[in-house]
Amino acid sequence: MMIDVPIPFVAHRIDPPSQTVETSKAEIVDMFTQSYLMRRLEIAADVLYKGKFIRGFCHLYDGQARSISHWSPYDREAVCVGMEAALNKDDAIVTSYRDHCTHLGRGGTPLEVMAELMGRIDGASKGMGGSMHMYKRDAHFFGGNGIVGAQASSDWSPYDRTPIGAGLAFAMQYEKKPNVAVAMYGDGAANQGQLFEALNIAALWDLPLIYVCENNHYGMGTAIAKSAKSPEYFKRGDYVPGLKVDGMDALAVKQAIKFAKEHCVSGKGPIVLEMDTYRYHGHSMSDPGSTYRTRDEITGIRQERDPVERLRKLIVEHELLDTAEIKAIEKAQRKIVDEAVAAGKASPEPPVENLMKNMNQIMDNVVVRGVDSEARTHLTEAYGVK
Ligand SMILES: Cc1ncc(C[n+]2csc(CCOP(=O)(O)OP(=O)(O)O)c2C)c(N)n1
Ligand SMILES: [Mg+2]
Repeated sequence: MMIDVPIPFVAHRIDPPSQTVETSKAEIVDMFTQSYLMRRLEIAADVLYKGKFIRGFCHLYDGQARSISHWSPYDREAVCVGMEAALNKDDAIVTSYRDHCTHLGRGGTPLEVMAELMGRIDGASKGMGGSMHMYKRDAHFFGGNGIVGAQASSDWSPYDRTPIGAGLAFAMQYEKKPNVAVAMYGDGAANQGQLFEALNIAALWDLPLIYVCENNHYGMGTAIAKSAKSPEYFKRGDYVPGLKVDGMDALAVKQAIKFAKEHCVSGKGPIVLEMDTYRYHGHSMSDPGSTYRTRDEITGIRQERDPVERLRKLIVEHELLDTAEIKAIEKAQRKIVDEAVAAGKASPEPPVENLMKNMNQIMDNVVVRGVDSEARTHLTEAYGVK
């Protein structure tokens, strides 16, 4: 079936794709199911955080329908499910700390997310990463990153200088794979110098790199009007083509990513996609999210642009399912989340010897601060640290 997306794409240095999207009942129902699951998972994470089962940073994604981070509940579910509808798991994704939903989109399980959030052994990173560090190598998901802008550049770690977004795209080109790398970042990160450095080399070498700027209109508590001279993020690649996309509409996101992937794999180099989206929750769990914007603004977006509701409306308008069938999907997804929460709570904490795993090989003269006496005894006996 063909569906017209209501908001036109706006293009920079390229002809935009059609507003008419080819889709199917199965795809729309799947998008609704996935985004509903993401929404429920982020809501459950919010409750667990408030109950002190989750400590440290936590960024939720609700509204954006994709990923989660510095505790901001996922508000962008449309970006996440729309992207996955146009990619395969041989395409690589790297994102920011708002990564819970990205992990689900890459085929990760709700238990992997929940257990990781609670620091348990069954988590995506075996309980050692937490909210900002979901990771799924077999699906080419190179994580959650806490350093703003790092995912789009190649200068992440002072130790290994691991290329991330541009580096992944270079690997695709070098190995002659018909795939792309997707580097996701926020409107705040868009002002980072490292993005422009990476984009320069990606454009020079025609790397198959899709920059996805999730413009949720705020970087922590700063509105884009206060941080960006030009808030037209899709144009900020200058000589690199760009597209502005309704990031609350999963079908529009799918169309844009499909278009961008075709552009990249045909050897035309990188492209910048700006996803116009929003986050309902504060930046992270420590931010009530209401001091720098009005409640009316948040309520208005929820009522008019909510990505999950948009999919539900499509199902109803096109008579794809009846009310009882929609309710059954919702009930099943809530059950999946409840079970993941229970299994996450039941999952053990990682053993104390994992503390020094994957960190240092040379242990001479290492001083470890802030560990309890049991852990210190173990570290001293096993590794000779002080
Ligand atoms: C290099 C760096 N500078 C500052 C921070 C602190 N910080 C964390 S998130 C954030 C805001 C980023 O906003 P945006 O890129 O719009 O992403 P969003 O949280 O809206 O998804 C900042 C400044 C950081 N983590 N890394
Ligand atoms: Mg932002």
